[in-house]
Amino acid sequence: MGGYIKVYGPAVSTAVSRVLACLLEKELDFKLLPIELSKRQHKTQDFLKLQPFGQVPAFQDDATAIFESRAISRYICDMYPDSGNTTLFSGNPAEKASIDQWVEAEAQSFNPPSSSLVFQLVFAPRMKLKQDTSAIKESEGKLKKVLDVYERRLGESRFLAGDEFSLADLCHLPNAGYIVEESDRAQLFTSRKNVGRWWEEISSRPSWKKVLEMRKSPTA
Ligand SMILES: N[C@@H](CCC(=O)N[C@@H](CS)C(=O)NCC(=O)O)C(=O)O
Repeated sequence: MGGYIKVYGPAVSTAVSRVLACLLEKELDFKLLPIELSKRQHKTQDFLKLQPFGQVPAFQDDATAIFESRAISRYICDMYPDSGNTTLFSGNPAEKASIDQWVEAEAQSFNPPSSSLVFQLVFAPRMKLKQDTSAIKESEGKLKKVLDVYERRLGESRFLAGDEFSLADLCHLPNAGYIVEESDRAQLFTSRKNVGRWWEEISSRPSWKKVLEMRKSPTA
């Protein structure tokens, strides 16, 4: 085992991008090791030892191996509290829970319809697959309802969990980024005043700009 952080997966993956954004916010050294999904490198026996579901990302920090992008991000913040951005996931139990509830809202409410839209609107055309118009309609309807809740919340506070940018906001960057920047449904975000203002602010962070740069690498 090398004594540094390794992330396995392509930077174009939303779940990999979540972990990269977290590592960059925390200003930690890491290596991104390319895994080619088209070659099914994420289904090999060796990879399954790190990620038993055969998905990216896989993650290793010395002898510690973790899967699930949000769990990895929480681990990074807890393991390296004094590095880089110290307020991503910090505080007393109540403060951490107020961040965590929005991380969970992202995973349970925002991610299902938004990841479906990302696949249908961005990846299906890239992969020359036929788009499923009823899945698009259904996901768009569900996402609008979630974003209406966010609009109210973001009318009360600058970021989802309060006055500071946190893991809660960060976890939204990958799916929101594809929808706003690479689909024709940006208005889902930009037509909502508070959500639009929030998106502008969180997507301007240097960490996220760097993730977008990393996607331009030939192995991303
Ligand atoms: N809940 C997982 C989701 C991982 C996931 O869905 N990864 C996708 C890429 S974004 C993947 O590996 N897809 C290929 C496959 O499932 O075979 C996480 O957040 O880490």
